[in-house]
Amino acid sequence: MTLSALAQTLFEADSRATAIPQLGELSLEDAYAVQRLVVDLRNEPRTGVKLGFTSRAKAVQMGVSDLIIGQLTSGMAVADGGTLDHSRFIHPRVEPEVAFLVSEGQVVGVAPALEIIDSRYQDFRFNLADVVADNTSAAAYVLGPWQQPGVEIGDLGVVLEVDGAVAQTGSTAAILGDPMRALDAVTRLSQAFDIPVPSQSVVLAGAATAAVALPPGSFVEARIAGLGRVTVTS
Ligand code: OOG
Ligand code: MG
Repeated sequence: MTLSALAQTLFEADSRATAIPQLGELSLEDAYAVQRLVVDLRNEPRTGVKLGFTSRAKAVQMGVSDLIIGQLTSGMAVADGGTLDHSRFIHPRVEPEVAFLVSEGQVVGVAPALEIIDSRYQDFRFNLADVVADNTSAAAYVLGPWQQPGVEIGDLGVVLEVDGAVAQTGSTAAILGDPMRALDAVTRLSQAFDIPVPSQSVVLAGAATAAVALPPGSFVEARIAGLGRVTVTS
């Protein structure tokens, strides 16, 4: 299949919420080319970028340990306290993240965030090239209230709760040793793989803990000590 046919297959899997088999052998460069085409097919304004596998917990959970970059679009944004449309997803999972607001290269805000990932591949299984082509499983994101960028965020406690029960705990230090390092990683990866970063961007630094399944009708809350909380209903 051509790269644009692969992109079309992934785009349809997403829009029909139907899983597909893994793509097969693909170079990393080609995988990022497919990602660009898939995001183009969404035909929505880009709102930022996200990193994947910045924490060991995620790398171990998914069996992929290279840092990857994906793209966020307006259709993925869900309001804090809002409700997700579960029919859009295949087998969604949720993970707690730190988000940055970056404007013309400057960090102007930092917030707790939830990312909903939803691999378009059967059984949520993939290799590095597959997940890159699939826009790093990006499906939706929820941003908590923005804080001033001055707050120290290098080692803050992270709790993810589903229906009031603790599902994961961790520390922001799990994200590259310090989530601030995500900003350099974004610069490096976006240049290396030709990924557009809007001049006003949300940057998801990557999950601090493993992701958890997101059953319909559940209430999810992430809290980051000193940074705040963010919630969504699925
Ligand atoms: C890929 C996306 C990884 C993160 O925060 O590490 C990611 C996946 O796990 O399906 O978003
Ligand atoms: Mg993530």
